[in-house]
Amino acid sequence: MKTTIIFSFLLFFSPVLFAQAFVANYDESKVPEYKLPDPLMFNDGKPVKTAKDWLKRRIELYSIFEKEMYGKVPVGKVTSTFSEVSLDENACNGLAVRREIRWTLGRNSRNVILNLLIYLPKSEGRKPLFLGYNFSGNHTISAEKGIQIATSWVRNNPDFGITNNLSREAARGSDAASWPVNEIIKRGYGVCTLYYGDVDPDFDDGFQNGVHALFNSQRDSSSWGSVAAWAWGLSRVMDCLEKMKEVDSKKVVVFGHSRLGKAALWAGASDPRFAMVISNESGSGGAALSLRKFGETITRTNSAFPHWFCGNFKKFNNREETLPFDQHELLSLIAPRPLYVSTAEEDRWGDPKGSFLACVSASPVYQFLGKEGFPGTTMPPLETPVVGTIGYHIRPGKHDIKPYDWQCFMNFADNYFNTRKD
Ligand code: GTR
Repeated sequence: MKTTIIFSFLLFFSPVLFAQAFVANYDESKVPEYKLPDPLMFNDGKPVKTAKDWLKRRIELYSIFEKEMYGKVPVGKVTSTFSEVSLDENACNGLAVRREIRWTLGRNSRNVILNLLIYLPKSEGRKPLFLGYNFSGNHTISAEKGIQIATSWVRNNPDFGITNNLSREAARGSDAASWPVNEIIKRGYGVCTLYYGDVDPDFDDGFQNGVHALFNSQRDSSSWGSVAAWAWGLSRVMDCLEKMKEVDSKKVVVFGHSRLGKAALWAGASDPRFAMVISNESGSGGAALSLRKFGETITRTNSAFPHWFCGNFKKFNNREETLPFDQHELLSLIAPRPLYVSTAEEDRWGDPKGSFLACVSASPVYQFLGKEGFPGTTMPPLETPVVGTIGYHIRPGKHDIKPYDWQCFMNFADNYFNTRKD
């Protein structure tokens, strides 16, 4: 019993303990000098001159990220089956239809169940939709009683009486503040969410569980980590959304907060079916430049979460200057599709400025492809979004997802889906 308590404590607090042992730099004057690689330059130094060149360069860039950072998804098909678990035609005080869908992925006589929670406005026609993972189970995003309690592995949490890694009724609605479903529905968008642990539980298990287990392929230093698994899971959800006649699958916005923002960015880079990508405070391994070594660094991420990225990424621990890429190039892989990056002033760990600079340096790719790109060069004041094909804001407050962030995401989506022509 005692060992279990100590183990659970370490599992829960290890990122915090690591963070304390690791001294992060928060001083701009100590940011080392660096030169960002040019996304519009091939590895052999030749410039990208035509749209056709960019398609080749894009493949080159994508494979660098795949091999050195997120890891490669094994080749091979999975089967998928759909079953409706619940339907409430009067959810959100009558504003929405709420469905729970069990989307089962199968391969090699194993199954992984993705429990999807989908809210759609009641109006006629296909709806644009925000797709994103939740951190602790579908039942945590809303207090609505009908939503099933997650049964996958969850982190223990004494606040909600969660022990033995099993969630409970007490956690219902606990994260509702991050999910303004009624507001989203009123603006005409649907929401699809699932618990990220359904796809891959967030602990270092040697890749034995979650979707990694569907593929019993030999692993090597470039095999997929958990962030790539979460990104791949989002694409499998897209397979399901494409089958739903109520959803406009050409207007699916993939979004995520923090580690799930890292997954959303990689999903957007990997799967062109996502029409728009939103990263909220994704930080290191997400939208923030690694070469700045500000706040969380590669070494710290790789030590606290060794399962997030592939084995090759560890060679850049304390050697950021040897990186053959940086995160502005990840953002470039999303071009020409609209991309929104949001940050928070007190989330210095996530380096808001490093994320801003990544937007600035991804902009030339958007412009090369005939888009507006990112119309900013100096950090904007708080709550003053800079909006082009790439959008960015910094708001006051801590690492979190707030109603203000959602307002900006919906304004950005409205602008692209309903107003702009480019
Ligand atoms: C932190 C981690 C960050 C961020 C965050 C989160 O511990 O260092 O990269 O992803 O967790 O996901 O909340």
